[in-house]
Amino acid sequence: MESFGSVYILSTRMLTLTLRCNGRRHGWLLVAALVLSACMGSVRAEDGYALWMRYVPVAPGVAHEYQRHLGEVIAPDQTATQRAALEELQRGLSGLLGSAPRVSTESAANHVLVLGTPESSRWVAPFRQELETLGGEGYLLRQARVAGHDVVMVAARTDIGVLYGVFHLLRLLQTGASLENLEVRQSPAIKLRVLNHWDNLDGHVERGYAGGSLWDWHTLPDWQDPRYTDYARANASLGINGTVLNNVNANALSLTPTYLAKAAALADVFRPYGIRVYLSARFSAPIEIGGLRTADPLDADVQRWWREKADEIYALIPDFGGFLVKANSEGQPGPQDYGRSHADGANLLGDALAPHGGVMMWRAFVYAHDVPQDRAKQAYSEFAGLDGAFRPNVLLQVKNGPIDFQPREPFHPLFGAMPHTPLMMEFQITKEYLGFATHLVYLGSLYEEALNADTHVNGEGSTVARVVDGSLDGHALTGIAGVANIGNSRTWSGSHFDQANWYAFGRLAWDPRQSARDIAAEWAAMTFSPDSEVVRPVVEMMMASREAAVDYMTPLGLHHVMARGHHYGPGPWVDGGPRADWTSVYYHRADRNGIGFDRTRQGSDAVSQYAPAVAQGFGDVARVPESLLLWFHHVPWDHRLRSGRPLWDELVHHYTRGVRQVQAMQATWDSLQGRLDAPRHRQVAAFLRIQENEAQWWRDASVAYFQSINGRPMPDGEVPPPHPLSYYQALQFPFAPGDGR
Ligand code: GCW
Repeated sequence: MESFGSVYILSTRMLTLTLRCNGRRHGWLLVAALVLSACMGSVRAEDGYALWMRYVPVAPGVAHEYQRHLGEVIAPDQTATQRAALEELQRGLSGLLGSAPRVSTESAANHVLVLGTPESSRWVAPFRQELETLGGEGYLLRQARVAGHDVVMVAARTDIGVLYGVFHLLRLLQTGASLENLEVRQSPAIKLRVLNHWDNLDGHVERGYAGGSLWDWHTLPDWQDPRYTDYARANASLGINGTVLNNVNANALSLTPTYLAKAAALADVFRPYGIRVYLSARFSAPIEIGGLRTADPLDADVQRWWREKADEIYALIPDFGGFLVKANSEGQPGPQDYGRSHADGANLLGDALAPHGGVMMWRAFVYAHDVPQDRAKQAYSEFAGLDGAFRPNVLLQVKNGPIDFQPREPFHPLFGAMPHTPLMMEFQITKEYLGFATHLVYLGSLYEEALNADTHVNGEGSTVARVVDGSLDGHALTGIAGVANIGNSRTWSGSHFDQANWYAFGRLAWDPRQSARDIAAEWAAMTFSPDSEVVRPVVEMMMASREAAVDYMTPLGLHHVMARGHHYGPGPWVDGGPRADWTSVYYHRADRNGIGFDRTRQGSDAVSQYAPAVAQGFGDVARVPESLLLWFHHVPWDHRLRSGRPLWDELVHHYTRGVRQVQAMQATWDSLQGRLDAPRHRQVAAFLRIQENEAQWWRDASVAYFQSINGRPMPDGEVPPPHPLSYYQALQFPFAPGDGR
């Protein structure tokens, strides 16, 4: 395996440099041991590859305590997952504590670290009953006296639980936690915690900003890049237990024997890490690769074809997770092509998978060409009436908001509206609408806001998180998906800070009640340094970053006002083209008198798709949160806001505030120079400069455009855009990354 971020450069020159680190000079006699233990961080090649699993030496103060508890390990190594857990532990402890633990089957020492399940370890066997309560993926970390020994135990009912527990333990060490009286009981709140890769078979990643696809379809299945194992490790460290390998805009070829063999090779790599492989299925595959004349879900040949396809897949991948389908949306084929419903389509594939225990994840992201209805209403109109019509192994996968991964949206009205159907949350981790990989925007806050939103369907406290984790309606089959931001870039995510979004998704998928701030702190400590002088400012930057992006892109509830197609940069003037709901003017509806989409009862009435308590709040211009004002209301430019400012002034104020916030992030980052490794510090600083320029561009272009519509002067104290509107409108980016193809 490629050394995961532990590349030590020991040329003579580096050694000399290292000897001077921290302003001290050491005699040559001390050489390697001292150098490595005192200054390892400064000679590492910090290129981001190691993600949050850098395992750099802990502070000397805690090292001693950790050594005492963890110097000797008793662990089974019979199964692939047991070996993965032990290897991770050895890798982690070697890096963190400077030496590998002794591994034995029987203890001689007074202090031991024990890994195992009741079956694999006699030390753990007495805890069998307690472990039963933690389920198939849960784990227990405990410091206890067992058989006269002082034991730190990483115990679980299954090997996967132990692996997850090892990652938890390593996280504690990386963040400087104490092991005294350690007591952690964890089990995931959501069953399926899945990444969705929008990766095409040609290596292009739709909405990908981190290079090309990680999957080298050409060399699979013969060559299994070690990076696939590191990908699995990273996901397992968060508890992510599934991955959909290919784009929802699917190519039927991924279901042919050639590609199934490649997917099976990936499944083999991922299996020890508890990760199941899923595939996006093209609904018309029976025609395209099966030679049938129809893909009608009620056609017996079509049904047989899918059953046989499922049998074929499970023969190659016995733990195959199931299918993800985008149907009758944005030109994709689907059951409605044959006059059938989405339930007919989903059940067709659900039935084929059921004998093998697979699940069918059917997407609710649909809106049709020929429907003049407000796009925000269409998914609900299509699906709410189908509640109860799906097979038990079908989940409906719903984006967090009713439009499309905007910087801010209200929660999707389907959450809470389909009590008899398991609804999966679909978040986007890749930042299609949030500045791609160069803008520092921490999405933990966005996810938290969506999960904490209260649907009020069963009274107060009926949060989206409770819909998704099944507790509101008593579902055992539950799921959450994140559209991955992972590519073959050395940083995996295209930037150092975008790694935090993968991390936050995984941590919230495990427990949607965690706070975005705590997750940010954990991530920052592991990714940069546990030093509070680093963590505190980094967390402040992260926590302010999402609101900053909302401010400079889409303040006060504006949405979908970015450039056409690639979505890079502002485009509030976008109009015309193939469909109205792909334009900006459709969404902001600005004219001389006012701005905003009237979704009240007098307008499109989208508010009525929410429970009455929510609908009343959103529908009342005096009560709607100002952050969603223009999502739900069309208001005059001089409408007074809570600040006392008229709307136009407030809008410009937000744009400017967003730019200022980016400048504040830059200042904070600059102040960290010297506390972090130079390569990562430099890249983040450069990206923040890009972000500042682009935030300014967003602000100026938006102000210039809206000013051209309302004819109003710049509010007092605001600097006018430096260019005329025509300048911004003329900018072209034919090669902006990530565009659909
Ligand atoms: O967010 C939009 C993207 C499309 C994407 C689509 C979807 C995969 O612009 O690129 O297609 O949503 O979610 O299906």
